[in-house]
Amino acid sequence: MYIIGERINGMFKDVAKAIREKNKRIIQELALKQIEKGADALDVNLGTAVEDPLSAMEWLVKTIGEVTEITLAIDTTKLAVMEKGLQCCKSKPIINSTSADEEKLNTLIPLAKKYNAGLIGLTMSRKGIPSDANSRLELAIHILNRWQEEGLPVEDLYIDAVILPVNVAQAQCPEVLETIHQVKMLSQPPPKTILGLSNVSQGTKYRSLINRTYLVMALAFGLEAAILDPFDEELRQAMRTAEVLLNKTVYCDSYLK
Ligand code: THG
Repeated sequence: MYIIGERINGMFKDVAKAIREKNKRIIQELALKQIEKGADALDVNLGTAVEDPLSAMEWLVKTIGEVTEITLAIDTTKLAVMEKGLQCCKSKPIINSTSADEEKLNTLIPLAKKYNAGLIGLTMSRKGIPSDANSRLELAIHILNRWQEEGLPVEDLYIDAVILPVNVAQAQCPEVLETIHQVKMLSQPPPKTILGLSNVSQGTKYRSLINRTYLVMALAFGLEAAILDPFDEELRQAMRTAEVLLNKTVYCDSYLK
């Protein structure tokens, strides 16, 4: 499982405050602690309440880069802010994210090429997020085709079937799992699959339980990567146990350590 730590996101009050006050220590500690807890990459998202997003993204990426060279997933919908983030990365970055819309693909795929970046493709379009697996899959196929037309390596493409909160779109939870399963059959090798896991539990009462239950199911359907909370110890244990039970790692009595 490829883990992208979700915590450097202006959606969190401590991060929003640190960005506003240019408090490097808070950001750098969050980066190093997520890596210590097993993150392979870090999501970098300014959140909404930022006055000058261009200089804020530059500050944020450079601040993280002072303490680690880990992969960063630049999480913004603004093209100029995306490019600024990619420019400041010390190692191969990930673009988070594109929709299946032509104007997005036409700008973000060339950007991925220019910066040798990975790309997360959301199975959504201007019309929104389709409610069933087949329609999500059609969008995934479109993104995959456009990626391969540019001669880019399929290993660098992540398809995100977009999980919504279970209390908002409950019927879509199994559709997302089915999409993950189907994406694996699109090409040889297939693109990777990814989810923003914490979405599934937003606004619910049992967040951690819902997150880890859904992650275990998604793993069984072939999920390879997730943006998640590395500080959730029960989530980590459930994930490691699922990996053992799926015969992806070898069982030993100390497999949780
Ligand atoms: N796909 C991709 N990228 C994504 C998402 C996705 N990036 C953003 C998001 N979704 C994944 N990251 C988060 C981070 C935090 C939360 C949910 C998803 C979250 N935050 C608390 C909340 O809203 O309740 C914040 C409040 C707090 O605790 O301070 O749940 O799907 N490609």
